[in-house]
Amino acid sequence: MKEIFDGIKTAVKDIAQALKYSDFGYTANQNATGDTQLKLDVLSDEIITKTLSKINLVKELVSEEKEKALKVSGDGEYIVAYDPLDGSSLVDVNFAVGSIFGIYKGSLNPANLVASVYSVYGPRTELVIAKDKVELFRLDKQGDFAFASELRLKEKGKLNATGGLQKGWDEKHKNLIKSLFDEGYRLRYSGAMVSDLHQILLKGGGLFSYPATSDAPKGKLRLSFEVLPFAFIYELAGGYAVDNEGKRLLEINLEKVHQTSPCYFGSKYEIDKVKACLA
Ligand code: AHM
Ligand code: MG
Repeated sequence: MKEIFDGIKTAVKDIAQALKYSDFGYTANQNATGDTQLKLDVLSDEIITKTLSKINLVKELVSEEKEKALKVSGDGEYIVAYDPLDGSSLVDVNFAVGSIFGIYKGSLNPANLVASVYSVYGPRTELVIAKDKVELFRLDKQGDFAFASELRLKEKGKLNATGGLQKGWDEKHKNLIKSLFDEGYRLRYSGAMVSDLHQILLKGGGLFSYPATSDAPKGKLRLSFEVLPFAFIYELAGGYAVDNEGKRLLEINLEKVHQTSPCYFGSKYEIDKVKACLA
């Protein structure tokens, strides 16, 4: 698997460079979920495809920016599902964005997720690798990812990040969010899940949610390359990741590459509360 991690590191460094100087305008095309693609979405996808398709261990690539899974020439057992540039619509306001990778062995199924990686392109470029534990690395002056720390969630946090249009929330979600604020939780939501989940992980806990809404009853965030890789990371860091019925996201039935699900990620206290409020 080291070869796959090394390929991801190379791609992440190239994307970090592209973000600094490339055109961030829109293309005329839409991706599989109907989002208009930015030139940087396409470029980041190309960088990752080019790098990972050279790795013999990888047999298939699944991307937010590709309609279908792409078979590559490798004869290995791994499928890498990725969001090349999460939060890309925030590049024009210079917010932190990232890339998300789920590494599946055999077939695209949550039970086969064996590792997850994500990067954050902020003032610094950071990489989090989750395999047997969750580890944070920072890109140093020499262009290497230097180990910074192991990441663990506490039992309870202080941050509350929630997405989707509020006018489309149902009563249960509204009550959950209000009760967290009433307890003293702080609102922290940038609009890039990778940065919002990273903040909660590094600050030790809290809740990130993207609920079912009236216009998107199955949520917005996609399982293969957004929700499941982060569910894997949060559980490995001592946290929890559930859907709007309180069920473990890593046990969900994944039938389609671009399938979405409402999702709640957090530490123990917040997810117990999610289960009580949404039951
Ligand atoms: P993207 O992959 O096209 O950037 O879309 C996913 C993003 C997430 O990063 C974020 O949590 C969500 O969309 C924000 O959506 P909203 O503006 O509806 O809160
Ligand atoms: Mg995304």
